Parts: sequence; C-alpha cells; structure tokens
Amino acid sequence: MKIADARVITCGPGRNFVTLRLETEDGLYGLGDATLNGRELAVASYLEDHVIPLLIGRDARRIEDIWQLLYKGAYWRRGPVTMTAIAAVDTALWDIKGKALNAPVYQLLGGASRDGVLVYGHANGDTIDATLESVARHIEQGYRAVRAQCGVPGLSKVYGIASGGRYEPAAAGLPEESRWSTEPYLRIVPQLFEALRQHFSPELHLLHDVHHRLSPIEAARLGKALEPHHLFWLEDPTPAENQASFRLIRQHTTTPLAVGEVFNSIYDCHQLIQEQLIDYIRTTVVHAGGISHMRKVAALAELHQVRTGSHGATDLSPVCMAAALHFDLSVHNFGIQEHMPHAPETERVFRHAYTFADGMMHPGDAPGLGVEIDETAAAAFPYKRAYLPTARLLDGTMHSW
Ligand code: EZ4
Ligand code: CO
Repeated sequence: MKIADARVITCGPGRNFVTLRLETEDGLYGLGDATLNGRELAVASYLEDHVIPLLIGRDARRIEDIWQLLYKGAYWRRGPVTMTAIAAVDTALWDIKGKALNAPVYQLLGGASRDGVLVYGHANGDTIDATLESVARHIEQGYRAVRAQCGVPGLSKVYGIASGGRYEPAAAGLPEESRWSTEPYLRIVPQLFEALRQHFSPELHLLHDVHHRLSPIEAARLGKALEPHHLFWLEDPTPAENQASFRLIRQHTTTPLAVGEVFNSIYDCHQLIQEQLIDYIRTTVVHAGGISHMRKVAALAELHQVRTGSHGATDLSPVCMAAALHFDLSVHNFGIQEHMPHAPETERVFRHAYTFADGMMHPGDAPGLGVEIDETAAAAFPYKRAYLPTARLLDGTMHSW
C-alpha cells in the first residue's frame, strides 16, 4: 500500500487552515491537520519542500516507522513547525489505516473506553453579568462544562472575550497590540467565580484560562483565591518552558492545573507529569506529533494520575477535532476535551461524522477519521495572512499574550 500522491491544501473558510492529503496507489486517501496559527505557511513549505519527497513510494501501513523517519531523520528535533508537519502525516496515515481496515480510528486504538467524550465550551463577556448570561446559554445548549472568561476593568482587549459574535483571536493585517495589567485581573477573576457558583448548580464544571499571564507566585495566589469555587481546572497559569516553576504553584494551592497547548512533544511535559505538578495535560494531536505521539504522552500521564484535556480551539481544524475525539474516546486517562464550534464556512468545507449532544461528543463510526474536505468549496476561501495579537504591560514592556 504505497503512498502515491501527497498534497497540501491551504484555505481560509472563516479562518486559515492547512491540510495534508495523502493518497495511496490503491486510491485510498487520508487527511491530516497541519495548521499552526499565525505561522501556517512555514508548515506548508516544510511539508511540500521537505517531507512529501520522502513519503512518495513508502508503505502507508508503517505509521510508527514513518514517524521515526521524519523525527530522527531530520536530525533537527522537535519544535512546533516540525512537530505539526509530523502530526499531519501521522494523522493522515491513521485515517488511511482505518479506511483500509474499514474501522473507525478509535477501534484501532483499543476501542472505546467510554460512551462519549465530555467537552467544555467557551463562555465570555465584557462584564461578570454578561459572562453569567453566556454561561446560561451554554447550559441551554447542553454543555456540562464551561470555561468562563470576563473583561478586566481598565483593559480594553482581553484574551478570550469576543468583541461581538464569535471569538477568533487571529486577525488579518499586522498583529494587534493589547495592554495587560495583572492586579485588576487578579481582583476580578475570584469575583467572577464567586458569582458563577452563586448562580449555577454545583454540578456544573467550571474552567478558566490564564493564558500564560502570571508569574508562579501570582498564579499561586489566584489558585488559592479560587479554591472555594472548586474549578475543574486553571489553565496555563504561567508560561511553562521552565517545568520546575510549577512546584511553587503546586505547593500553595489545591486548584487543579492544566498546561500544554503550546507544547509539541513529551519532552516539554515529562517533568510536569512525573512530579505530578499538573492534573491535566493539554497537548493536542496537530501540534504534538499526531495520534502516535499523543498516545505516548497519555501513557506516561496515566502512570502519574494525570489526565488528558486536549486543546480544541477553532484554529485546530475539523480534521484535528476528529482525530482528538478518536484519541479521547479510546485512552483510559481522558479528562475533558475543549470544544469551540467552527464557523459555518469551516463546516461547509470540512464535513465530519463527529457529533455533539448533551455536552458530549462522539467521533462517529465512519471508517478512518470520518472527515472529508470539499476542495471545490475550499477554493472559494483563499488563505489570507493573519496574526495572533501581542500583549504589552501598561509601561510598554513586552508580555506573554
Ligand atoms: O489562544 O488556540 O485554550 N485555548 C486557547 C486558545 C489559543 C489559540 C491560539 O491559537 O488558549 O484560544
Ligand atoms: Co488555552
């Protein structure tokens, strides 16, 4: 079952996506998401110029061997561009294997460990009251777990807050610059969660994303302040390049911690997992080496009672979402999956077998991943360069966005 053809499809239905399509000599094809938000064309070139020539003629059934060829054979290891490209190939090969064996990918990964995949939605508002209304709307839609973000008095553009309609941080043109101030943020977040716990059932799972803005001791203070409100998790409380820095947060608070959406390999999180410094690992199929590498992360995490909580924002295409759901349904130590519904234009280009009902998702039982790309529809939405925003402190110092 030789790989006979490989193509990169770049399109912008609602937002930009890069998709790898591999085809075998028998006419089977598989898809892999290769989208790296704000740096898309680097991955497209990595695939077209350097990876595809290595794939033509290879046996599509040898997923692990091709993974190791692309990882070890590059000499230059890891990094988001390399690992996203490897992920795209790996995901497409799992899709092909499923189609070849006439089975949904989750059946190849050990079968279902649960009936469905618990997902969380994104509620947000400029004020606490607006955020309460947004949470109520999510509950009406069936969500059992909701991430809540609210505006910060004195700051005009805050991460996670939609300025009318759908939240999509990447924008055309040069990067937007926002201002950040930690103290007003640290004052309002505990007030938001106090109000949420007063208004909604204690059964509702509540999450919050700090988005890398705090120092470890500030994160410890926030975690402690949120303890009475029993969060499902506090996400990315501090940038995590220095894994040991989480020891400081951990020794101060019992608020569960989730980290890893920007990680691209097991080497970014092995200390966090082995020292049990986090509760949820947020690595995701498209950015962390595909389904094959994600299974290794999950296996290490299982030893240390860390559960998975994969990133699932709209910049991860429906191909990644499908792959994530097959992974989530099958791994024993799954925790939760992020779910931001895609724009209607995205749904027109990518058709998928996965479904949402009662706060749970299911990958469906179509062979492979269960996702198709309509290339004619995609051609109507060309790629347009877009960047994520940046953040500076009030005095102009560059900060983490
Ligand atoms: O900012 O996916 O938890 N979700 C997130 C996302 C990320 C974007 C970056 O491309 O933090 O909203
Ligand atoms: Co996040």
